[in-house]
Amino acid sequence: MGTVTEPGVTSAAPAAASQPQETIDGFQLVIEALKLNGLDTIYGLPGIPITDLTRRAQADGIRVLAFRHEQNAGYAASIAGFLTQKPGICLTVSAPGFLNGLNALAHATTNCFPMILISGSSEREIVDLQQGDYEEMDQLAVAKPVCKAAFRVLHADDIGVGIARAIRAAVSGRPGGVYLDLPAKLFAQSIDAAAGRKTLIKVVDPAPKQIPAPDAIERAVALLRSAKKPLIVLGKGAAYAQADADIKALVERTGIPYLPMSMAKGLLPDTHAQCASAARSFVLPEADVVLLIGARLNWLLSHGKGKTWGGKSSKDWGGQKFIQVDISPQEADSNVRIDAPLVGDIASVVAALLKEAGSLPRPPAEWVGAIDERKNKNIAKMAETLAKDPSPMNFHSALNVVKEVIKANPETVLVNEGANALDFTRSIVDMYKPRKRIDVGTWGIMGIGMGYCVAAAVTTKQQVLAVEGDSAFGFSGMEVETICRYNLPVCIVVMNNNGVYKGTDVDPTGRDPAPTVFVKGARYDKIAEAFGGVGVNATTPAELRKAIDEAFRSRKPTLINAVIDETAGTESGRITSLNPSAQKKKA
Ligand code: ADP
Ligand code: TZD
Ligand code: MG
Repeated sequence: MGTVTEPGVTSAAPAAASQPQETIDGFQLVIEALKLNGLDTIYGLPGIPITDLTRRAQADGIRVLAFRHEQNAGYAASIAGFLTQKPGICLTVSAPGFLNGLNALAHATTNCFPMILISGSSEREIVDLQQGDYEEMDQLAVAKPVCKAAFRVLHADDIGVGIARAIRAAVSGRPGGVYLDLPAKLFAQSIDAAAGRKTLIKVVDPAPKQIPAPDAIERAVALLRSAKKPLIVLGKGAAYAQADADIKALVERTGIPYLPMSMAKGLLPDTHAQCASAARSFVLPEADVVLLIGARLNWLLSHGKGKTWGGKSSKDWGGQKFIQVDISPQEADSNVRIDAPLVGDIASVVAALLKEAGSLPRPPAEWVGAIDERKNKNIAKMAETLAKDPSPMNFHSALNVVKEVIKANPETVLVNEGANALDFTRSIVDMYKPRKRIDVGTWGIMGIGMGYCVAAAVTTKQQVLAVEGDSAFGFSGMEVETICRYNLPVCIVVMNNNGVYKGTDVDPTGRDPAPTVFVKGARYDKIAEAFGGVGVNATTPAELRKAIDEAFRSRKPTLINAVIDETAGTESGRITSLNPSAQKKKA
């Protein structure tokens, strides 16, 4: 070390010291921390204080998808997390932009999808004294109740740790949504470049394996061995786990009939001989031992009790024994007793079960035969309905087209939301490959549509087909511009029945349109045309097929307005029983 003769200059190395020090700012540290961890895509919407972050991230090779509303960017990030096992990154401005993104963060947490919402925020000193800063809000406090973890970074040299913690929290254990608060001041902080880069962390093994305990495996296998009417239920946790080959092998080697939850469809082809989807209302009450793999006993499975499961009343346990494979030890017993909890990551648990599969007896022929009988009867009945060609087109005749399209193009990612448009698609359209069906998820939310389309196209590079109720589509419809702007291979079919569930309601006073109906005969296809995409109005299955085929051939952004009989739907689709007015009628 030389002695200092004047500020900044040492006598030993005057030339070197007079060089300006190389610095790195907060923006750059965030970008480099993301890249270091393979996070190469941002779904967001620019503005103060993150506009330069979006520009510089793009300049640095990160793919930046800019949306028209943060909610859609957030949904895109959430499903990117599901599809890739890497946290999807959503980037927003402060208060209002943050709140717009928050819905998706809660959705990610609820659905166990890894996602990080990064929001710029205003000056802490002003926010905490509530002095009225631009877009003032204590975002960290607001985010906490709806996410798995929330962090704020105040110093540039903590950015590496902040992003590492966010990644680990999002993907380890039960995946979920993480909030990362980055105040405006942070981005402008400059620190020594070499020292700054040394603070960045490349996360090692972000989602460590969780190996199941051998005695838990034994307990589960013993229960399966005792079963006369075993059933496997595959949930979206099983799809997320990407243990596709082992899951297929477990099902096939045990010979146990299985039921896929909506987003687990295609883990094995829905046309598989052991698939019990078409006999769902028979297998749930009849099964004696149920192996749940990455599926919660929430409302979607009638909480594991009640009439759906053979109980005598709505709270009555049907008598099934449950084995539950889940990464979260707290999931067991959330609704009914779990006789054999199997805590671990699905890949490890399924691999362990697979070792025992050969020693298990095949399920009794009477059980398999009884399922086949129900199933074949229901499939034949459905085929009859699908063969009809009514005018106007109804959900069935339109979805028969989608069924054929997916059969011919099994790599297509199917995005699906609505009520009837959702329920009929789920039951009619067979899926053939894992993670190809993405939909409203655990909350049954409307609005995931266009965000999911963007993320699916970007992360999988495959053709995307969205089947959207006309109401559902409206929640994210403006993102058709985003789809056109990035020229993504997305074909949207709006099942236009003039409203929510149906288009036939009227205001009894005669003053206004009923709350459930929209403009009659709306032409959603024109929306695509406004942005240079292809718009088609389809009134018959043949027109619909032609338009989808052309969209798939050209891979151009396409929006098809499928004109559906406005009387065809039912109130609340398949979940009428949850509608309080229906419950009142029954009582
Ligand atoms: P579905 O709606 O398809 O029934 P749920 O979202 O209710 O599925 O359940 C998914 C479950 O999967 C969650 O309880 C979650 O903890 C679990 N899960 C997610 N990823 C994994 C994994 N890799 N290993 C084990 N369990 C997982
Ligand atoms: N808002 C949000 C965010 N999520 C919701 N699920 C709802 C409102 C309530 N809702 C449903 O559950 S389905 C639905 C709404 C508004 C729309 C159904 O109409 P659709 O489908 O046109 O999308 P069908 O084919 O006409 O039934
Ligand atoms: Mg509708």
